[in-house]
Amino acid sequence: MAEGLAAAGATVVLNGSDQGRLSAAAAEMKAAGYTVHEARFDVTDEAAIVATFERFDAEGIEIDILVNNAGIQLRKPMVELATDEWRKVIEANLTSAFVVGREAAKRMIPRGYGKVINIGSLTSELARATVAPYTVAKGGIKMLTRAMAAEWAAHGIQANAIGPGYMLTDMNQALVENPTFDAWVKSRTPAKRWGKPDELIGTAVFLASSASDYVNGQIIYVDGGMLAVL
Ligand code: GCO
Repeated sequence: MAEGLAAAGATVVLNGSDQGRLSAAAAEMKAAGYTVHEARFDVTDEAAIVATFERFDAEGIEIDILVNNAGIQLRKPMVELATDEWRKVIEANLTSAFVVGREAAKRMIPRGYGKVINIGSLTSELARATVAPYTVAKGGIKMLTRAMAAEWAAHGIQANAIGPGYMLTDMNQALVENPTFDAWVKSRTPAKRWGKPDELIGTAVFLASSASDYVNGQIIYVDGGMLAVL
């Protein structure tokens, strides 16, 4: 999505918690000719988030478009799930979007402009066994997006979400390699295939552009039709 937004003309500030991976991603984008800055912080570290936005203020970096994409997955039955494991997923997948969104909106509101794009999931709508904290967090992302619209739309900010289906990402590699799960995704998805991460770019660019200036509080599913069909 970062590359797609850069290709559409955005100057990108990449965030990651791991400096090595962040610098490698930034270098790859710079090699492609894109303008990229790095902002290393863990999205569960509120002090680091606040300090980063204060650094942006000092350096004149204005965040016009925020994509809240950070997330972790933990697949385990609830009866085996420790409360701290639950909290970790909720913090990384939901609270982070609130904290980063709040800091971005504090600066967007005075400017009367902003785009917030939260990343939901099929589990924003439907539950699957063994991914309860992820499901609850992603359900929360859908409603947080609506809450952001409720409070920020009058200030020229559009808050929306993208709900990816089963995508070929690192987080899902264990599922892709599981023949039974792989077959289920391919049979359950009307498109009969997993989604590719770059298939999210068009929706991200739409929600980041003036084409979506009257779209607020929505979640757009990019899921091969899975949610539309029994
Ligand atoms: C899982 C997967 C899903 C997908 C995605 C679906 O274990 O079921 O990780 O959660 O990642 O969120 O939209």
